[in-house]
Amino acid sequence: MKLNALKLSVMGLGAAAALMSLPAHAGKTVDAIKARGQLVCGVNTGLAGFSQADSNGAWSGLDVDYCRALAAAMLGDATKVKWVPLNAQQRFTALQSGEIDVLSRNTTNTLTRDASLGLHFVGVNYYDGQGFLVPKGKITSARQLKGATVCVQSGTTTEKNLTDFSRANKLNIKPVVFEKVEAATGAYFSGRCQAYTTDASGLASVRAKEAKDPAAHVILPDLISKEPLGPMVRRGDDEFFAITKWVLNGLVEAEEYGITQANVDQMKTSTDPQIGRMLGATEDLGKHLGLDKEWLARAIKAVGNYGESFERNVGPKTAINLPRGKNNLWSKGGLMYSPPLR
Ligand SMILES: N[C@@H](CCC(=O)N[C@@H](CS)C(=O)NCC(=O)O)C(=O)O
Repeated sequence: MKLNALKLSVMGLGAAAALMSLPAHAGKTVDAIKARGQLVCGVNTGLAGFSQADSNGAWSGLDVDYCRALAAAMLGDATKVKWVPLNAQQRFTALQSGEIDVLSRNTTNTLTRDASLGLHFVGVNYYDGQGFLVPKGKITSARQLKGATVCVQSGTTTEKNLTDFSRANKLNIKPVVFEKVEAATGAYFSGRCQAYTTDASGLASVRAKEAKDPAAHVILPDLISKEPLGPMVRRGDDEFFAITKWVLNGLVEAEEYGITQANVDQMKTSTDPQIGRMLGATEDLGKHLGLDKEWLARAIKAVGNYGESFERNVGPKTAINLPRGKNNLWSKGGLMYSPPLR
């Protein structure tokens, strides 16, 4: 009796252990992506540094890189991405309806969006805050916008924050609301509004791309909100959710461990156990995601680590000229922190 009970509990433990190490089963989004051999990625219609197509239709940007990395990890080829440009209003419906697999487009994580849309936020690829762009001159602080007309795009957190900020500070700001971003920025640059408001990264991008003389416009120092921007997926496919999270984390972890686009192949022979594990040289972490062991090595090779992608697309050497700031690694005073890849 005692022996049987012992045998049973040993079997139970064995079964539990087996379950714990089972590879992830592909869900319906993963199946669909693999079957079509392509990831469908929803991006911004055009936000320099984040997501923008050139005259040949080649997309680039921080948000674009994320989808390339995901395609490299899942499909073995970073070019297997179909880009679907979406404006602020269209983005959630496109994901809910299945038109896209993943939304990678300067989208702020908020409780309402995360909990009520049937979608999940994957993580944060850019910590931002809302700011104001004004013509260089009299206005030097957001508190001076009393009674001012401010151009803003609808369907955004921006519109709501502007109202809150005006009310909280009794500024009586007059929002001038547009559905399309070109209309909102066009109105600002033609002098119809005294300020344009969006995420500070968006302001830098718009100023670099659309201002006739970028130096004639300043981004006010005040940030009036928290805008943690990141990708989203539909609920209902936990395996895809896990893959999307760990590709995002993996690119940050790669920066922390000094794995770059240029050295990723050599790094496979590194004696650092963590690097061996991440690159599939000593351990296979990919199997837990339903992928192969080279999933992350391929993603890094395609777009570089998070820091490289940041520098190439929006960093100080680009026209967008954004400092690393909050988007630096946690070990360098920023907020970018990946849970361990082990
Ligand atoms: N992060 C904010 C704002 C995002 C947003 O859509 N910003 C505008 C202004 S920069 C934009 O990207 N528009 C481009 C478009 O709609 O095509 C949000 O998630 O609501």
